[in-house]
Formats: sequence, structure tokens, C-alpha cells
Amino acid sequence: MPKYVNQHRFLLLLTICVILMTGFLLSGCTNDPPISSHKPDSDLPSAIDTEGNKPLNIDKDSFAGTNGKLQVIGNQLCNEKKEPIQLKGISSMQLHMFGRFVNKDTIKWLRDDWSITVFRAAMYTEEGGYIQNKSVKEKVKEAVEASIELGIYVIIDWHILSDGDPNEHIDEAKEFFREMSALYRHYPNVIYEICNEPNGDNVNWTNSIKPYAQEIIPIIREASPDSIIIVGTSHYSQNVDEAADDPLEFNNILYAMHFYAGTHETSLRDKTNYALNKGAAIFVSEWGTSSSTGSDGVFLKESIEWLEYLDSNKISWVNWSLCDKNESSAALTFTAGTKGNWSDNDLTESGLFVKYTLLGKSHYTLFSDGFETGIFTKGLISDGCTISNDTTYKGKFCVSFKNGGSLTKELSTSRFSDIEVYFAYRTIGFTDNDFLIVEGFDGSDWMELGKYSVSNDWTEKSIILPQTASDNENFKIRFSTNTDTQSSIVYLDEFKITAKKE
Ligand code: DCB
Repeated sequence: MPKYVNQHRFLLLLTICVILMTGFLLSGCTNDPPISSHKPDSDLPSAIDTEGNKPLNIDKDSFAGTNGKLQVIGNQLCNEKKEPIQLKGISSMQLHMFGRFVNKDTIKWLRDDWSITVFRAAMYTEEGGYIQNKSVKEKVKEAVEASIELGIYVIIDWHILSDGDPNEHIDEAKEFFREMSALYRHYPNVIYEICNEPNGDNVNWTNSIKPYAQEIIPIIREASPDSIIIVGTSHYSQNVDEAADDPLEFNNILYAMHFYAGTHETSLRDKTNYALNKGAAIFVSEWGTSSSTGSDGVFLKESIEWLEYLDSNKISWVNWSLCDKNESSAALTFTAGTKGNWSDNDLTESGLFVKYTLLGKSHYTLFSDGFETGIFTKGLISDGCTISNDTTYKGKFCVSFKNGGSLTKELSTSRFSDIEVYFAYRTIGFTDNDFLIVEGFDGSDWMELGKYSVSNDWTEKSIILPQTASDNENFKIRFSTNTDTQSSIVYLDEFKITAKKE
């Protein structure tokens, strides 16, 4: 064989080697993790790096694993297979104050015990939030990475509030969303909410919010081209009609509508219908069982009406909020630990309502207290009772009362039937004429529901309440005692009310 042929072959091989090596080196230089092969998330990596070394596990059988990349079709949020999807979940409270309830353990608990399919990380910008201390961003990452691994969707919420105009911190917003969208570019789990609740007289859709969105959206889309983005609307994310009249020209956009059941009613649903009819997709990234201050109520009848409306339009929702602040919209009481594993006693009336609604069953626990906060909370009205640790059925505390003392709980049962009351009691010093009396108030009269005599040991009781207790806005239940002997004591623990949603 002539020498030049060999030389030619050698050069050809060398060239192929160089091409291969270059390709190899180039691919080694990018941060792109390997691409996994499972469907439908064909571009999901099997591992990610946030800092270059932290692999996230993805479960393809999880909720997000099976629904994959979300998309907006018409006014409807859909999954990767173009099927309508309705996400439901809960929002953190201000992350810089209540971040202790946001970690992989709590999100896993919420997924498994409450059935959430979306979690919202509410990163306040003002009021001591991100603008004042950027380290709160680490909490956002913790929530996002936990949600990805747990196979649910997660909303990164740039929670403007006292900074009513989103443009006030637009530079920080750009930097923040550039970083987040690059970090999580491979994950269909992440939803971006770019301004929680624009507000203020001078802040309207066309002049303030839309221009802001037009700057932020391309930044997110540069790294995460198809990502789902929620855009707040004016007047605390209520004026979705304004946005629908002048929509953004991007795909996969939803407009935020926020309601509080004690404040907002039909007129806000009318605005929402108007927006839907104009083709705008709506996401309720925040709603509360309380009034718009986060307090008062809870307004369960109005909440049910709202949620029925959202269900009928397949609108996704996120409840406000996961914290133990002393306000009615909070889901947790002071007894709730920071790793989940919450019993119904650890939940407020709002938390219970949201949990049982998420579970999608007709049987609800409306109220549940083991008195472990050591004080009367959850709207209990004490007349001469004390929280005691003399004895207890479960936990450290119970309630004790003597002759003349009573404990009352007011609870609207509107839209609920089959009310049932549970409690445990024991007595000390009771004679044959001494009783624990349980009564119900139907809006006009008190009626006796049960009368319980001496019990030296703790005894569990339950009462199925008469029909008059059902669907009753003014329902109350009262425990009292009428004893001959002044020194007689009744102890009460583990007080619970259950019902069926009609
Ligand atoms: C929204 C906010 C949310 C706020 C809740 C309840 O504000 F997005 O951040 O949360 O709705 O008001 C509350 C907490 C309070 C805290 C307060 C300030 O629950 O504990 O003290 O934030 O950080 C709304 C929503 C609607 C309206 C007004 C507000 N409205 N607002 O219709 O007028 O002024 O906060």
C-alpha cells in the first residue's frame, strides 16, 4: 500500500479523534446534567445541581412526574398531555418570619397527610423580607428542591405587598428571577409568581404591572422557555378584568386572583368570569378563610361557595397560610412542631377545613382541641374554667371546671350535617346528683344533648347531634356542671366536632 494512503488514513483518524475529543470536552464543560429517558418528561435530568454537586431525585410516578410540564391552553391550565389540571395546596406565611414550617419534612407531610399538589414559597420583598436580607432566598431554594424531590409543583412567589408597585424593586426582581430560572430550568415543577399583590392608587395594570411583567417574563423565559408564570393584578390581585382587557403577549401565563372569604364575594367572581370569558387563565395563588386582613371568621360557608366556584372552572388554588400566627387564616396552632406530623389538634379551624377539603372526602373534622397550648384558643369561651395539668387524658393539659363553670364553642355548621361531638371526661368528688351537662344552641334555644354522671376514670363519649345542629350558622355547644358539692371537679379533654359536608 502506498505510503501516502497510510498518511491519509492517519490524518483522517486524527481528525475524527480531535472532533470527538472536542465534543467530549465541550459537553464536560457545561453544567447540564444527564438527560433521563422516561416519559413524558423527556427533558428531565435524573439529577440536578444547584451548586454544582447536589443531585435531586425525581420520582416519575409522583404527581408532578406523571403530569409533567404544565401548559396553558385557552384559559385552562393543563398537564403535559393537554388534559386540564387543577392544582391545590397551601402557601407559606412570610418566609423570613415563619420559614421554620417550610422544609422537606413539612412539605412531605402536607403531600402525604393533606394531599397537596402544589406548595407556595411566599418570599416577602419588604417588611423585613428579601430586600432587607437576601439570605431568605435559601429558604425558597429549600422549598423548591424539597417540592421537586417530593414530586409536587412549587410556586416561587415574589411577595410584594407594602411595596405596592412591582417596579419599586424591579432590579432585584430581575436578578432574583434570572438566578431561579437558571437553577431550576430542567424542572417542570417550578411555577414563577412575579408579583404577589400590586396595590395602591397609582398602580394599575397597563401602566405599571404589564410593563414590569414584560421585563421579567423574558428573563425567566431565557433560561426556562416554557415555564408557567403567574402575574399579579392590580388592587391586591383582584382586577383580573383589567389584565384580560390588555393581556400579555406570551404563552403559559396565568393571572392571579386572590380572595378572602370574609371580604370578597360575587362581584369578584363576576370579574373573574369576565376575565375567563375573555380567554385569560386564572390562578388563585392565595385565598383565605378569613377576611382580607388575615383575621376574623373563619368564614367556611363563604369559603365553600368560593371553592365550588373554583372547582366548576377548574381553577387552581393555594390557601393562605401555613403558620401558627394568632390569626384566623393561620392553619397551625402553637402546638404544631416544625417537622410536620401534625394531629388535628395542632390545626386551627382554617387548617382543618383546608386539610379535609384537600382530602376531597365528605367527612370533616371541624374542630379539635387537646388544650395543649395551655390557654383557651380556637374561639373557646371559658366561663370560670381553667386549663389544668392536675390530670390529663392525653398530652399535658385538659380543662377543669367546678359548679357554675362552663366552656362554650361557637361554630357555624352551615353546609354541614351529621354533626358529632367527641370528648373525654372524668370527675372528682361527684355524688349521685352531680352531672356534666352538654347542651347545644340552635340559634334560639339551648337543648340538652347529654348528661354524664360520676366517672373516676377518664371515659370517652360521643354524641350524635339532632338535625337542628346541622346547617346552622349560630350553632354553639356548651359543657357545664351542676354539682351539689362545691369541691367537685369535672375534667374535659380531647374535644372534637366532626360533620359531613352536604
Ligand atoms: C394579602 C397578602 C398577604 C396577607 C393576606 C391577608 O394582603 F398577600 O401577605 O397576609 O392577604 O391580609 C397578611 C398576614 C398578616 C400580616 C400582613 C402584613 O396574614 O399576618 O400582618 O399580611 O404582612 C391583602 C389582601 C387583600 C387586601 C389587603 C391585603 N384587600 N393587605 O383586599 O384590601 O393589605 O395585606
